[in-house]
Amino acid sequence: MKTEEKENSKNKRQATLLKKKISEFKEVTTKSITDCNAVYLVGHKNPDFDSIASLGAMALVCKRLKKAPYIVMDQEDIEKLENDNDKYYEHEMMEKIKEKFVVINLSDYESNKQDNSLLIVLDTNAYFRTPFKNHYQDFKKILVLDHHCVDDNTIKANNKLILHDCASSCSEIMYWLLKQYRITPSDVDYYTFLLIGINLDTKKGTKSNTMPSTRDCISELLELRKADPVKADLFLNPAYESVRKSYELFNKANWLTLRYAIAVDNENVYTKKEVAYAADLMESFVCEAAIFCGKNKDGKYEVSARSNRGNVDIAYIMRELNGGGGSLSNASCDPIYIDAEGELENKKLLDEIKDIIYLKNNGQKQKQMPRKRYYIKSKNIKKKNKEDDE
Ligand SMILES: [Mn+2]
Repeated sequence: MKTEEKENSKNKRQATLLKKKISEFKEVTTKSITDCNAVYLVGHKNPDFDSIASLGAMALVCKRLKKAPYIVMDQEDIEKLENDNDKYYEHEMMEKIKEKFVVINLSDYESNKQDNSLLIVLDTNAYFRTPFKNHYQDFKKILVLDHHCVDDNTIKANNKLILHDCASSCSEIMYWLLKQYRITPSDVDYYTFLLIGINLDTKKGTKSNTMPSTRDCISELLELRKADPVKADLFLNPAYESVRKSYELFNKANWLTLRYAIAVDNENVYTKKEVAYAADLMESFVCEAAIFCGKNKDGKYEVSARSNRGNVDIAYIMRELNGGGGSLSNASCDPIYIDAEGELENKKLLDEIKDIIYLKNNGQKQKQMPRKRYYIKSKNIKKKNKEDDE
């Protein structure tokens, strides 16, 4: 018990100290941004998620203080993000930030230098790791926000917030700073990016740099700020085929009317789990029914259905489709073989599902057993299932 108490107060101390340091630095940041003519933001060369997410968050701070910042990157890095396959998600993140903010290269900077400029360095403190070389003297003021150790290469800055022993990542620092500014980006991606930055630097909270404040930060990002954990996983696991495939199937969903999302795909080879995961992704959307079909290694479609409104008996739809069943919110059926190839194969299965939804009478089944309505009137699914059994 006593050690637990000790531990708790130690935890509190770390988080309090971190926030106090950030709060003091906020004053300096505000004054520096407000007083200058132009703000330039840089991360480190060969930018990673922590660096890019921090640039995005700091750009939001500048915007709040009515300054449009320039994000400076190496031309080489800009091209790498454009062209390298394994930089695909770094590129995605950067593209999102470019929707709101300007990114320039070093020669753009050199031809547009301004007096009384401010440089803000993020996620590194080493002078040789930023795109700038002998340019540091150009700036009237330099701020550094970082979580790496200081050494002989540390930039000679006016103000530094270098928290190598009390913050996990630059993204964590930026989260607490945004919070102190009471900045809540309308685009939740900015929060997701910070989560990705933290997850990258802490190996998803498994490394020893995961502080008590880091855990608070992650849970606030997920619960309070609605950062997207699926996207976060996706960005961090480009090699994780499974997540990628599920996401792809999810993205292939067609909406029938407003509330039916149906995806049928035979381009990837899916496992039952991957199809189920894609259907789970739809749960954050309001839908009467999400029905996801992906072809497996045996050449049959795995099918998973979800509903989060409770008006549609998806178990009934699954039973009609291929002897399946389930609950009001979660159902599936046996793998289905469709006698066709290519696009036609997908279309045939889609048509079969549509026929059930639109209560079309086709085939012989109809003659043997009249179709029942799949739409739940009483919402009493238990009763309905019982009737069906009889
Ligand atoms: Mn970092």
